[in-house]
Amino acid sequence: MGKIMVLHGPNLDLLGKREPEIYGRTTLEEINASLERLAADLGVILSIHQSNHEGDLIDLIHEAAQQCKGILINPAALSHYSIGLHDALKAVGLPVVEVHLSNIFARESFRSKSVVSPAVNGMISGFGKESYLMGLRALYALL
Ligand code: CA2
Repeated sequence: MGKIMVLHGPNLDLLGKREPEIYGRTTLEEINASLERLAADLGVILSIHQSNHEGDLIDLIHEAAQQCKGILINPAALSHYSIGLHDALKAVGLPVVEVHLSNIFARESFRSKSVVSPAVNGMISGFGKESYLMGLRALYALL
């Protein structure tokens, strides 16, 4: 059915290993394993990446344009300031679903705006690991 790129932004590699009181004990590896199980049920292939570097994520978005049907992305802190990510997502023209583990509207005011959101089809925020699974289902429905 085609490939979906999953992108995890800065510091998400620390998930489950630091600050469990904020982000819980689930690791990124566990989230990826759950995504892989759902992808197998849906009959899609995932290309999963995590990077702490804005430029690497932009390069991966460009690659997705060649190889993938859609993008599932948690831009992490870059959500709040990266016009570069916004522009890259808009430029490739693929369906994109943005996800956040936490409810970005219920935290510090600087998190309540995502500059990436205007470049995506939809955004899911606040359901922990489930945000990713709902996001993958939503993206699948768009394809
Ligand atoms: O809720 C989300 O998914 C966020 O995208 C997570 C980002 C945060 O900057 C956004 O405002 C909301 C942070 C990801 C970093 O995760 C950590 C995990 C463990 C320890 C430290 C950071």
